[in-house]
Amino acid sequence: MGTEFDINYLINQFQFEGSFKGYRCKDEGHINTTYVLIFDDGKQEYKYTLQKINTYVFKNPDELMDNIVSVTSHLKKKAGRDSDRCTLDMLRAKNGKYYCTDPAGNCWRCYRYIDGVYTCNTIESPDVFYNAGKSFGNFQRMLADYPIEKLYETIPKFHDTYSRFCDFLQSVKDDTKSRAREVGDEINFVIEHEKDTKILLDMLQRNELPLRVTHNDTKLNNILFDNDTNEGICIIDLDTVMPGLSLYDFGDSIRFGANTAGEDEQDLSKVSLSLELFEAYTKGYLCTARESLTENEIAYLPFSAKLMTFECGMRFLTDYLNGDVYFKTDYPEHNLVRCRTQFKLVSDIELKFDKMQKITAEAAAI
Ligand code: GN1
Ligand code: MG
Repeated sequence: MGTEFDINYLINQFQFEGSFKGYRCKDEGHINTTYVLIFDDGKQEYKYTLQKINTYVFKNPDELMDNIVSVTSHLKKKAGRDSDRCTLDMLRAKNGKYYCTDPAGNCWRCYRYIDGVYTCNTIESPDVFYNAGKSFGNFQRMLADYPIEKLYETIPKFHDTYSRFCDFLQSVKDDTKSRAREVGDEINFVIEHEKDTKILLDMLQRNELPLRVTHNDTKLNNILFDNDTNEGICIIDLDTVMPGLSLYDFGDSIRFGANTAGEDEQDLSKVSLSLELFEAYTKGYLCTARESLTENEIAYLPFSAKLMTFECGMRFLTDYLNGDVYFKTDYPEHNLVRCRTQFKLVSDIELKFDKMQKITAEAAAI
């Protein structure tokens, strides 16, 4: 590390407090690259989060940052005096924008680091997942009056599952890395599920579901939990805040957080849908979002978990076929392993679907 970027150049592009002490890499997301910078003025330490924006994925950093700054300031107003730790605080670069470009053409942005919090990739206790549900439900509610037409579509058709299906078919056809023949079972799994891909899109078109401001990447590790209270205090990774369906957010949270194994677990016998965690999240989510949701949005919560898991598995498979150009990978089959966990989870959701519907109906009746 260190060869990838010029830290001295970057620390001169933003107005930091104190003098620079060092940095560490914080490798969590599959898209952007994140570092924590540490400064000190002799009396106290100052920390910042520095992130390299993945411009292969986010083609227009100006629009991307415009969305984030404007959504964040909306959230800040709503949070009132707690806003310091409950919302991201972006730093303006010396060029006046909320990001800078280094001599190599990479785009970088900076946030004030929020202390006293933790993130998780797996859930130990249903109470914490209940709190995660409350947080994303609350996020949805706080953005309910945000003017949707002001948002740029940072990644067009992001959760258009049918369009993702068409991209998948194209990648099978192109088969640029000659990998299609080793993944026949996975390809068939996708084709068998084609009819699911249009269900929510058709409902949206018939006005049976409302278009909302949604986060679109509601992974558990996109919530900062308070060290003392375990409450989810801040939602991060706002890159994909766009017009969408509330069901995308609910479903994606279940996909990641209610899985009894990690997203890239190689032992598929460990992968399943925890009904206990599903129930905890559903109760937490409905406790904050219930009032603003329509009956259809509630009725389709279990289906959204299946759809978002399927869509994500299909995206991993597509990227595997394309030669791993989108998601960061640690080893050659990483995307295929991820795809398999997702499809195993879809199958388990199908087995447990009636139970999930019963849990949802009971939680909504409270
Ligand atoms: C990516 O950036 P990260 O790791 O939070 C992806 C999501 C996927 C997720 C799968 C912009 O999220 O859509 O669901 O990986 N983000 C983008 O883990 O594509
Ligand atoms: Mg993330």
